[in-house]
This record gives sequence, structure tokens and C-alpha cells, in this order.
Amino acid sequence: MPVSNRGMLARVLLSGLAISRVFAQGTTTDPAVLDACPGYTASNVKVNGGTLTASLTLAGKACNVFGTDIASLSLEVVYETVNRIHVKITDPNDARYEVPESVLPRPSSANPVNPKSAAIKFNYTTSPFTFAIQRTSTNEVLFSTASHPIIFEPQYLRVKTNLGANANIYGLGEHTNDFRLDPDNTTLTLWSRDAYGVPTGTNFTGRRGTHAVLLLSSNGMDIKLTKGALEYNVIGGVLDFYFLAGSTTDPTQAAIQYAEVVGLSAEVPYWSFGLHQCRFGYQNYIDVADVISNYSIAKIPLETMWTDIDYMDRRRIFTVDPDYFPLDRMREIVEYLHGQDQHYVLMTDPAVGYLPGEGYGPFDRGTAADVWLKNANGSDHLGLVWPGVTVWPDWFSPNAQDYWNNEFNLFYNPETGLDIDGAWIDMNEPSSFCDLPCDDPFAQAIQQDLPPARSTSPPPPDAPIFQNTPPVRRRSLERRDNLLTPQYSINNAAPGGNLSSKTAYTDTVHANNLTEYDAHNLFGTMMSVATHGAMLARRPGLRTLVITRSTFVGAGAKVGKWLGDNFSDWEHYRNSIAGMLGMATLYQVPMVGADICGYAEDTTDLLCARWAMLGAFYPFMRNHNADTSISQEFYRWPVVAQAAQNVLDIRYRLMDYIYTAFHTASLTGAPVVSPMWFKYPKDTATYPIDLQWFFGDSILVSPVTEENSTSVSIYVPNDIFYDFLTLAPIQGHGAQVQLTNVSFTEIPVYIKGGAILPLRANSTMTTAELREVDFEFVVAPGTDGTASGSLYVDDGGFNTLTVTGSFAFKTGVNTSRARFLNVAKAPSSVLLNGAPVKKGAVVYNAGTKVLDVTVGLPFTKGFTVTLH
Ligand code: MIG
Repeated sequence: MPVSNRGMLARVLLSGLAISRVFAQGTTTDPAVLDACPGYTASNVKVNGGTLTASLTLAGKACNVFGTDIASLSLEVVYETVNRIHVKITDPNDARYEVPESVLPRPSSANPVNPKSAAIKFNYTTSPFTFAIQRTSTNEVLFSTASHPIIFEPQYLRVKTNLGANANIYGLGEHTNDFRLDPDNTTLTLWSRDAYGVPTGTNFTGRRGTHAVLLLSSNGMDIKLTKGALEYNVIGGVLDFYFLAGSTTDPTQAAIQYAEVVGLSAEVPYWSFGLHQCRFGYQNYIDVADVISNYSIAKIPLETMWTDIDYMDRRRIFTVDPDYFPLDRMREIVEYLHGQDQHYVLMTDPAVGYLPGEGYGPFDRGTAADVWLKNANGSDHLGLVWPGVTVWPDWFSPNAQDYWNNEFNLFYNPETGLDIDGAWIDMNEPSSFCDLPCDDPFAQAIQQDLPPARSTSPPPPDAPIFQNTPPVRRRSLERRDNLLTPQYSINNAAPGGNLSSKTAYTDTVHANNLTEYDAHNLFGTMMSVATHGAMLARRPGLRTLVITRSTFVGAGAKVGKWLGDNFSDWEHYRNSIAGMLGMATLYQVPMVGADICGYAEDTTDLLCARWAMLGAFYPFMRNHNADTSISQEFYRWPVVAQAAQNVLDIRYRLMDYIYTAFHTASLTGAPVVSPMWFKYPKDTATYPIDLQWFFGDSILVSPVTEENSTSVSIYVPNDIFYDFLTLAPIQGHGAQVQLTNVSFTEIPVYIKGGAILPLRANSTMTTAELREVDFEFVVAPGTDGTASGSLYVDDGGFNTLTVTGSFAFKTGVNTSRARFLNVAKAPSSVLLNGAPVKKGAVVYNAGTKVLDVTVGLPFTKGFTVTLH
């Protein structure tokens, strides 16, 4: 495990926000005891085309490890597509919890395919009942319960599959492990907590192909990888598996098939690929305005300014502090930003101050609409968050969306409030500061000094800002289960390990009678969906950006996320890559990034410089910082400013390339970033690599990964690449290559042979301006001498559909030039659309082998260049 417990312990105590196994409380069980359970016998097997059903009956004396074994179960297997088998085991006598369709709509299983045509097969034995998934083309067994009986109890389900030795396993939720998981000794616990958001996608690959498995469950679970096996230990719900065939040649297919189950990812606005600046701890409106000015003065393209909870009055959502962040001055800032084609994002937390009788509208209106999460006795469930004692919206309440829309409309109102362009949502695990037993949150609010007093005096209300800035352009539920402390205790890392630790109590009840025990892991995604809806409602037709901390399966269909509270250290710099790949490559949450330069503790100039450059190849690029850390805006150190300028020049020129990748992903599910093995699946040396990755299909990023170092050993597959800056060819040999003298203002970036890149000819200070810049096309032939690429252009998400149904956008831009790489010698003639080009329109560089041909035609017109 890359998370070193000892190192983390001090930090956990300091901040309480790291991912750590220090507090591990999970149940360990002798595997022999579980394997001695009786399992089930299948009977009454009925096969009807692509559907199989059976009854499962307990095959012997109950083992009752963590409750009572359920005597009879039903099995349903559906070949939903040629690549997907859905296997579901439920209790016919008890409607157990399942992830609601309203949260994750399932793909249809109404038209099963003929198993004969399927890429994977469901094989089974009846006595004992075991099942296996087998790849048709190779006979490889991908999943098999043989020799590990299924255990199915009210609050404990166990499925264990054998794996080959040294299996290549990726995924299993949000974590900070290596991208390739240690197959012999890994436990991943899926229970969202502050510092631990959780989807349940699981992918694994083998040398003979890549397939994927999704156990669709929002119940808490431990997934254990032990030598030769993968074991799910789940504390409720049903067994709801999707097996995806993936492909023997192209791992991307597994991601695409996963998208068919969980939904395609959302497109985000063009502007959201610009640079975002945030921090916790901007003291007042002058601070915020100064940062905007300073970016402009430093000529670093700040696209979007953010403000954290600091702006709130006593940390109450939907308010501004009248002295520190007065509304009129904040409106001035937003107006200024919009006037410069820049954007603004504010934090909204889910917890609402519990303030009866104080005239706090968000609380009073929520109470009137009866939207709060309830205790089993019907009273409001109280938590403790930033404003002190709080209630939480129950996203299952029929009134929750209207309530949230209305609050967004009132507070984020363009005429009277703060006209934000995107939303940032946090603390939605949901997180609570209340220590168990949380029986007097009011006393704890006093003890914990919530809301905290401000440590600075208020600024003058009328300070001049933006002076030196050059303009840029109810219910109680009968349930026998133990909802607070089930017998099987997952390895929850919150203090004490209790399920309710630092979150809402797991026996609280939602409007549809679901308990938080089952629905806990859905909270962040449900808040995401509601917030996305509220943003669309207040600006109909405008695509928006919502960035959340906690996610569940399917979240990417609406929102993006950041990777939570990291540290300003090299380990987190490195493991952010695996974190991004998990979300963007595997889970279909492509708009993702870590806090650049690090969140907790103090960054350094060299770490921040390197991180600015690494983070420019996260899809979501945001510098964010904790309240007690030193300032780390990119202009604070010359080396960081230079690094940021250099890399933003690359990122902005690539803007339409990555925008195209997002568009394609939203249509097909093809990932926007990939680990190396996705592109070179036959090359086993790529399987563990998680310090290099592909940004889009063709940009290989290989950052320096060690402190104070100017060298890095990178793997270059057996393929042709081109240096992004010089465009010179580099032949890879499937070997490590040592790069030296990589200065603190550069990052190694290569173009994979075979690509045509649509680049903007130069970068700009805003994305709005960028859209006026001409394109140039870089033709980077692969080893076979061919290249292809794609470019999607629209209005950037600003307009809605026009009446005729086509996007209204215009490009006044031209194609300035075409750049041909790896041209062995200067051609004797160059034709543009059949006619010889003027002298001076062709420039050949024998050193780099780059041939530039001036095109100068309207971008919307196609053209042909012929070289002889
Ligand atoms: O308890 O809003 O992860 O990004 O700056 C901390 C303050 C609450 C946690 C988020 C972080 C944010 C901070 N929040």
C-alpha cells in the first residue's frame, strides 16, 4: 500500500482529513470459517433464451457467521448484450434494499441476446451452486465462485472469486493506492467519509484481455485481495453484478461497456478547461479581488476564480458575511470577472444551519417544505458542521429539488445575488464534526467553536479593488437489522470505525423510507444531481460545471469531482495520477483533478512548479489550498509563474483537442485520459505504470516525480513519438529512458505517432479569446506512416439549441498552417488544394524533420496538401 500508515498518523491527528488505515476496526475472519459455510444448491433452473432463473436453497447447516443465513434465494441471469451479463441474487421473501432506479437508472434487460452470440458465458454448477464467467473466445475464466460458498445473511453478503497469480487489478473505488492494486494484500473499504468518496466500479485485466465487473451496491463493504482471490464482504442489499466482456485487444472497450451501464459522462463548458484558482482562507473581498488582479499582472491566464466557505456569514450556506464579503462588493467582483470573460465559482455545503426562529430563510423554507433527513422517531436529524448544529436535505424528499432550485435561484441570482458560473459542493459524504455519541450537538458546537470566529478584522467596506489590473479581455421504519453496529464491521477509517462516525447516523430515515445505512454512499451523488439541476434551472440552456467531493457509480453523468484533501507533498503529487485515472478512465467521471500544489500543509516553490505542470494534464485544473497553509497562487514564486505560463501555453493550445475528447466521451464512453496499458495492452511492462499517462488519445505525459530532481526514468513503448515542443521524432524501444536536465519549468510531453492534433496557433489569457485564434494542424505519422484525428467545435456550451435544432456558432478563425512531422527530406513540390503554394509558404527544418505549410484558409473549409 502506498499510503504509509506511520507517516499518515501524525497528519491524521492534525487535520483529520487523510485517508488512512490507522484506525482500522474491521472484522477479520478466518477464511476457513467462511469457506466452511454450506453455500446453496440450485434447483428449478429455467432457461429461456438469454435469461436463466433458478431457486437457491441453503445446502447444509447454516453457518450464521454474522447473522442468520437466508434459507432460499432467487437467481436471475440475463445476457443483456453480447458483452454484458447481469447476475442478480435476491431474497424472494424479503424486498431487500437495492440501489434505487431514481439514483442509477439501469440499462434495459428487456431484450436479452442469444447466449451463443455472447462474448462471455455464464457457467454454473447446481450442487453446490457455483457460477463462473468465461470468455467465449479464449475459454479464460474471468470470475468464479467455485470452492468459495456464497454467504447471504441480512447484514452480511460474501462472494469470493479465484484469481490467477499476480493478477492485474485496477479500480475498486476511490483510494490512494497504486493504480495497479497489490493483488496479494489489499483491503478497500467502500464507505464514503470525509477524505473518502466512493464509487464501486471494479475493473480488472489479464494478459489475455481486459474485462470489468461492477457490483452495484451502495452498502458498506470491504473488498479484499488476498493471494489468488478477490472477496466482497458487503453489509446489506443484494448481489447485483454486471460482468462486462471488455475485449482481448482493446481495454477501452471495458470502459465503454461500463458507460453503457452507469451512463455516459456529461459535457462541460469550454471555459471549464481553463485554469481555476481557489483557496480556503481568503480573508475578505479584497483578497479575492487581489488574486484576480495578480494573475492578470503576472500574465498567467486565470479563467475561473473560486471562493470557499470564507465568504459566508457565520458559515451559513446561501449567505455572505456583511463585513468581510459584502454583497455589493462581491457583485462587483463577479461583474468584473464576467466583463473580462472570466468566471466565478462558490462553495455550497449540504448542511443547513439549524436556526429555528432566527429568520434564516434556507432553514425556515426547508422546514416548511419538510425536506430534512429524519431520525427514526420522525424528528430532524441534527449534525454538526461549519455553521454549528445543522440539518441535511434529504435528497429523496419529493420537495428537495424544488427547495434546492429555489435557494440557488435566490442566492445565486444574477440580478440581486451572486451570478456564479459553476458550483462547488463539499462535505457530502455527508461529513459531520460531531463525535459519537452525538447526543448533544449543541454542547459540541460550543466545545468545537463552531462557527469559528474570524481571526482578522474586517476590511474597509469601500476599498478600491482591481486598480492596477490591466484588463484582459417521516416516518419510522420497522426493521430488525442493526443499523448502527452490524456484526460484520467494515474497515471504516473514521475515528472508532463506527459506521456513523463523523457522518449522519446510519439509522436515519429518508422520505422514501430508505435508511442511511443503505443510502449513505449515495448522498454525494444525489446532492450532485440536485445541484446540477439547480444550476440548469437558474440559467436555462447553459451548460454548467459542478464539482463534488463524494461520488457514487454514475456521478459523472452530471458532475465532475476533485480528489479531496491531499497534502502538499511528493507522494500526493504522484498518487494524484492514479486517482485521476481511477475516476476518468475507469469510473466515467472524466472532469477530475487533484488540488494542485497540494491542499494541506505548506507547499514549496519546486513542488508547486512541478505540480502546476502535472496538473495542466488533469482534465480539471485547479490550484487549491487549505486555510492554514501558505499562499500558493502560481504568481507567488518566479519559477512557479514560469512553469505555469509554459504549461498553460501547451494546455490552451490543446484546448480543442481535450474538448473534443470530452465530446467523444459523452457519445461513446471512450476515456479522456488513459493509463499506458490502455494503448499498449500487449506490453506487460506498461501494466504497473501510473506515473505516466495519456491526456486524450495521443498526448503522453511523463512528469518528473521526485523532489529536487531534474531527471526521470520514463518508459517509452515500442512506437514512434514526437516531442511536443520541438516536434522532433523519438523512436521508443519498449524500454526505460533516462531523461536528464528537465528544468523546473518544463514537463516532458510527447505526441503519440498516428495523431493529427488540432492545435490553436497560440495561447491567450482567456478561453473566450482562445476561440478567436486560428487553428494549426500537426500531422504526426505513426510507424505505418498514417495519421488521423478529430476536432469537434461548438459554441462552448453557451447557447442552447436553436429552433432548427442545430448548434449556432460561428468561427471566424482560419487554419493557419499544417505541420508535417518526420518528413525525411524537403519535398520538391507542395500543392495546396492542387495548386502549387507560394514561395515562402513552405518551411522545412532538417534538424527536427518538421515541414510547415502555410494554409491560410477559413477553418470551416477543408483543404488538401500534397507533398512530392
Ligand atoms: O472541513 O470548505 O475538501 O477543499 O477547502 C473542511 C473548506 C471543509 C473540505 C474540502 C476543502 C475545503 C474545505 N472543506
